[in-house]
Amino acid sequence: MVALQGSECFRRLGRLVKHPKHSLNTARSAEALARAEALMPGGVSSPVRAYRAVGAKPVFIASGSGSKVRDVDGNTFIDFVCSWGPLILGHAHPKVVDAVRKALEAGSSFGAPTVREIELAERIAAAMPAVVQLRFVNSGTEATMSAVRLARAATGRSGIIKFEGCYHGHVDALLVKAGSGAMTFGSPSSPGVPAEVTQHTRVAAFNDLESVERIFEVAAEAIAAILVEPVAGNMGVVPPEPGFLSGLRALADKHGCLLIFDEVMTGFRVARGGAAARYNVRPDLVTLGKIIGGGLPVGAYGGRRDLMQQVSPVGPVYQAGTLSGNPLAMAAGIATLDALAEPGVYDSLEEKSLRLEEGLAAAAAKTGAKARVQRAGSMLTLFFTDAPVTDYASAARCDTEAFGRFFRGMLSRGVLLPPSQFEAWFVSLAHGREDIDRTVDAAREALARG
Ligand code: KE4
Repeated sequence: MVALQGSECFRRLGRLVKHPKHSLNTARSAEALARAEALMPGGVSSPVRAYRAVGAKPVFIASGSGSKVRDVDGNTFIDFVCSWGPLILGHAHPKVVDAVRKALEAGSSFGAPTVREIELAERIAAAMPAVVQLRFVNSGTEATMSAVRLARAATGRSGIIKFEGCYHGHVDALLVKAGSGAMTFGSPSSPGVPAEVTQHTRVAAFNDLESVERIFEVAAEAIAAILVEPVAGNMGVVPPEPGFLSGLRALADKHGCLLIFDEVMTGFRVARGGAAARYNVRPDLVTLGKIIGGGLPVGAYGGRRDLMQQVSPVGPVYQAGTLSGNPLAMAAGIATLDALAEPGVYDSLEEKSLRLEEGLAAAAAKTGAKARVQRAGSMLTLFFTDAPVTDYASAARCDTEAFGRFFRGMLSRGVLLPPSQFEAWFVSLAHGREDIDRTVDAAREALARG
């Protein structure tokens, strides 16, 4: 019996394991969920994974290779979650596996500076001119939390402007929902977040510069920073309209506050230099995560040297982390960014993503489904609405029930999508033409069923 390599095993298994349409054997996932729910809220380590937004029970994943994952019942899926963005090379990329294995053989963590941190920082700085200096942390949440603290320290102001529908991790000060009407103060969007903590956070509308100007009219001197996902990915994919990001840059300059691009999702995704490069707007601070860790826990915040020099131990702004700069995570990030530096990588991602976008749009048109695709680089969303989605208000008009039916239909046809209408699908270098075409065929069938 010849031992099959992972990817070959997947190819053969993918051909052998045909999904009986509309029904999956998920018995072992069900057993795992029952065990997990006894120990963890919802049986998951992050809420969206519980599939509550799509009226289904989660599948438990056993392994991944390239563009596919296999669940504990042996079902294989073409995966567009890609760990919520980090796996732009696909699952278990050999270069990442080898790099992490080599790092692990030398020790998993030292709590001391290592050369790998320099090597990853050099790669990020080379791709992102706005990032002159940076600090590694362990998640996107830590990155945005730290960037907000730094902005407040550097400006001596407390106010933060964020945008409804944009998500920056579960930072207390950023878990806010839009105030009613003219009241732009954010109110806590979660119990346990005191109003005193969110009182300095104001909420504007994405793609609406006037909503930002109205805040400055009443609070200009109080604003430390404008914090934005330069391409919104957490209300589904909503690209910035022409002039929006440059308008934020101009407002920040006019009012002496900082512009923070939260590129946790868009960094190395929408372009090698992130959204700052794609839209040619230079932020003062940038937050990163996901892809720079290649699937291991990493975040980073960085930007102008005069700002980063205010971070401990050089400056007074305190921030620390036991596993920050972890050698395994650094190794995975270095291998990932090196692979992304190969010629033609982003052209290939663009070709795959465009094929998927056009295929989904054609499937929606052919079936008469009220659905539209929005995309920025290799992140996209199929919105169940017939109007452009430009901000949270328009995103909120989507038919989430229809998305739930679509999600379940795709799952039963061997395609794993992010389990929420308000998330991004991620295309990786491992998604081949066959994956894209199979996904479009499945979408056409699932949309036809309505
Ligand atoms: P983490 O703390 O989850 O590493 O990063 C928070 C974060 C910050 N900024 C942006 C733009 C983000 O998209 C995220 C996290 N993204 C979500 C997916 N929309 C992670 C998935 C989850 O929460 O389980």
